[in-house]
Amino acid sequence: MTGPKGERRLQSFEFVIPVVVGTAAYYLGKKATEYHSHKWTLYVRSVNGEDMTHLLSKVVFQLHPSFDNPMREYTHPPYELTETGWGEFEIAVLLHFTDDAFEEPVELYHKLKLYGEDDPSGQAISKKPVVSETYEELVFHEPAEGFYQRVANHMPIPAPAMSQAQWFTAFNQQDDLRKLTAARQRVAGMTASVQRQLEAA
Ligand code: SLL
Repeated sequence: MTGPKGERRLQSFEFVIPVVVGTAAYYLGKKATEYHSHKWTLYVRSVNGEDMTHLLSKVVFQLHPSFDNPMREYTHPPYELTETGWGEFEIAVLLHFTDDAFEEPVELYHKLKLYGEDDPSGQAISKKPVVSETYEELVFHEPAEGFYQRVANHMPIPAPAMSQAQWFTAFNQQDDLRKLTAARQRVAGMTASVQRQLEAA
């Protein structure tokens, strides 16, 4: 089948890529001022630590309008930024995909959390940040054929180091290696129908 821009698309097929948007926030303690009481880091990551450059052309973080230049664009990983502020707000994150995906950007939402459950004032002096992570699954429904083939054949590489990695949530109980293997099998595990479409291409 052919998409609106003439691209070949795989019919009756989809694949899923999990992603995580997260924040890790620290109360500034003695350094806290009225408008800069917390320091926080916002990031987009894969679930298993794999690099996502082969999928993403750009990540745009849309901060609250009270910040200078609230639209922050990243064309390379690590997709993260650190700011100081005083309040919680809803962050919009736009994921732009590589051109060969022929997909519109996807918008994800994440709430910046400064106040922990065991720290409702958000003013506990702790080395441990208040971490909040939103798990999402990107579903590529009837993906562009070239994009799918490139992604399925892609050799995973580790993402560049991220500053808050030690606080990341494990979204899967399985050990990392099994998780990686399972994910790759799922993406590469084509149905007979898709196999036929690719062969006919
Ligand atoms: C609230 N709805 O009222 C939220 C808005 C906005 C937080 C929170 C800005 C810091 C800066 C900042 O922290 N804004 O001026 O750089 O709680």
